[in-house]
Amino acid sequence: MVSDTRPRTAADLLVDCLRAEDCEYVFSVPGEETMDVLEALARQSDETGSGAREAADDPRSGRAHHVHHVTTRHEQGAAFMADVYGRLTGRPAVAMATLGPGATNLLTGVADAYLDRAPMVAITGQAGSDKLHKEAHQVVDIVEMFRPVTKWNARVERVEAIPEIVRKAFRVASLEKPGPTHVELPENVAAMAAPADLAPIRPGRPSLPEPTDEAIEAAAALLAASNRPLVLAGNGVLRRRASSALRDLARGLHVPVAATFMGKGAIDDRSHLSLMAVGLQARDHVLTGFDRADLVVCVGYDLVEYAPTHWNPDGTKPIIHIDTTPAEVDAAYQPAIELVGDIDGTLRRLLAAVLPRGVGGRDATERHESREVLVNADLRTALLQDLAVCVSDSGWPIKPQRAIYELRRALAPDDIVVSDVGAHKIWVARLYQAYEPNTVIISNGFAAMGISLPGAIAAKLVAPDRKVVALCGDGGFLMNSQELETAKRIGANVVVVIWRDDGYGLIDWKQRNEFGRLFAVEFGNPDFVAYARSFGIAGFRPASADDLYPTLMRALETEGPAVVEIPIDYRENVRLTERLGALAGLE
Ligand SMILES: Cc1ncc(C[n+]2csc(CCOP(=O)(O)OP(=O)(O)O)c2C)c(N)n1
Ligand SMILES: [Mg+2]
Repeated sequence: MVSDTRPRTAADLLVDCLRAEDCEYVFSVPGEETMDVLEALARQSDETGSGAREAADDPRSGRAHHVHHVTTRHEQGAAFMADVYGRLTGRPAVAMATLGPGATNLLTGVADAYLDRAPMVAITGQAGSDKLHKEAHQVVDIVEMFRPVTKWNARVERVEAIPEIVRKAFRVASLEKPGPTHVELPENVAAMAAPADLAPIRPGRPSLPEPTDEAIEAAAALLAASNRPLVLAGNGVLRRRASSALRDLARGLHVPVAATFMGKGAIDDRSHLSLMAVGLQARDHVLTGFDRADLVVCVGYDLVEYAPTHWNPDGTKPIIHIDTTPAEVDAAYQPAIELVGDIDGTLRRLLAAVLPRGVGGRDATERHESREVLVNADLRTALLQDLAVCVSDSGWPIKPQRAIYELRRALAPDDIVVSDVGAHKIWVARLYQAYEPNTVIISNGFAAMGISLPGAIAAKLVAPDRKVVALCGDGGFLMNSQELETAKRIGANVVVVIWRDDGYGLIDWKQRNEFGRLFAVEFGNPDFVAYARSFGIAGFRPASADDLYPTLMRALETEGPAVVEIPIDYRENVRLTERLGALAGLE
């Protein structure tokens, strides 16, 4: 074989560096300009004994330090896979594309990882450096284009720089707050001979600092002196694996917790201390909890997800900021104290400092006894009533509340739902109860439609023993539905649940609210069951609302990937707005 005699190239060195990083996956659509890297991936497969074909066919078959390649059907799929892989594991995977159109297709998923704080490394090919100064086929400035959506990026100009560049790409991607980095590898550099003594730089293990004792004490004093504090938990809690510390703090002090869409699972939504999710642009029950609060403890809260002006319109709410980085400047977000550093350790120290004093002069038991007022139990009850209203509703099309209820019933506590972006996301965020961290994946920073199917495939690679559902709208599904073929090929047995309303439901909802009429939001659909079957995938459609649960169970028990189409009754959207509108006057 040609590859046996090929001298070690820069691309081989790059792959050696990926192996040194323990990088598990490269997701990509092949291109001429990435062929040397693909060849290097194939060669490491030969070396590690599992063979290129096997590595491509079964990405989970591998051994330690073997980088698996997953061929995707669109670069956006590759980027979303790396994005969700990074969110779930905290470690970067690679999304790779060729130059020009391959790279621009990758961009949306990279931007998604940027605003959702997911570590990933993007690698793009480029024309040879002999062409980069002039107009040339498929050449546009990708480094410049990726700059605003990456934490750091660089073009490889010298083979000798590869170990440092790859190390830096992985390191910067992983450091708080995590995000994407980007490496451009021109094809002539990729094919250059790599000196035998050039070796990867081994990863270090930086640890996060913790706040000083003085800062903890100041925050503890504020919290102890408050009467109705509320915790706002964001995606940082999940990212820093701090949910158990957060739950201890909430229980230990008997303080209610609202989670952002991306913070779902920080607290078990079955707990009476959970006020479920906050993040609706409209008024929601939980905002009454913020109005009543005399202190908001924001933990791993990211302003890109939900602007503070929604819950602190006049900017006067006292705030404790607990995060890995100092607070963003915002007139509605002026923390009295910032506890910057490791979130888990900070929460534990804060709990230890407040516990002996209690909150508002009351210990957890006393607070528990007065839970109506202090814990906002009335608000939680009101929200759950929204869900309860429709759980046995047999109407057709199926009510969103019923669809959420049956999905929760069909899944185990640690099964994973990856939501797409649209009206369905609002229903998932508000009503789907998360029991464990990282079991409800929502993109709420960049909020790109089309993430859920590729994201679910990545989740399945991370958690092969758990059920994974991609819940999407009919609009978002068809943006990346081609990845059904990827799922089938690599054996990622995800269930795709499509809420069919024949339209861009969220925009329809907003147009009705704002302009009183619809424009440009309606479309037709293929027969999703037949569409699934054309991929060799099982397709289901419930015959009635009462048939939904058994249908979901059949899909979840299917041997391969499966698709479930749910005709959805989005008249509930406007009804929800009306109900919430009435809340504006509620205390
Ligand atoms: C890539 C992308 N394009 C456009 C939007 C704007 N947008 C947000 S929700 C939405 C409608 C989604 O429709 P669908 O996927 O059918 O879900 P539904 O709202 O009907 O539940 C649109 C167009 C977006 N967030 N992302
Ligand atoms: Mg739709």
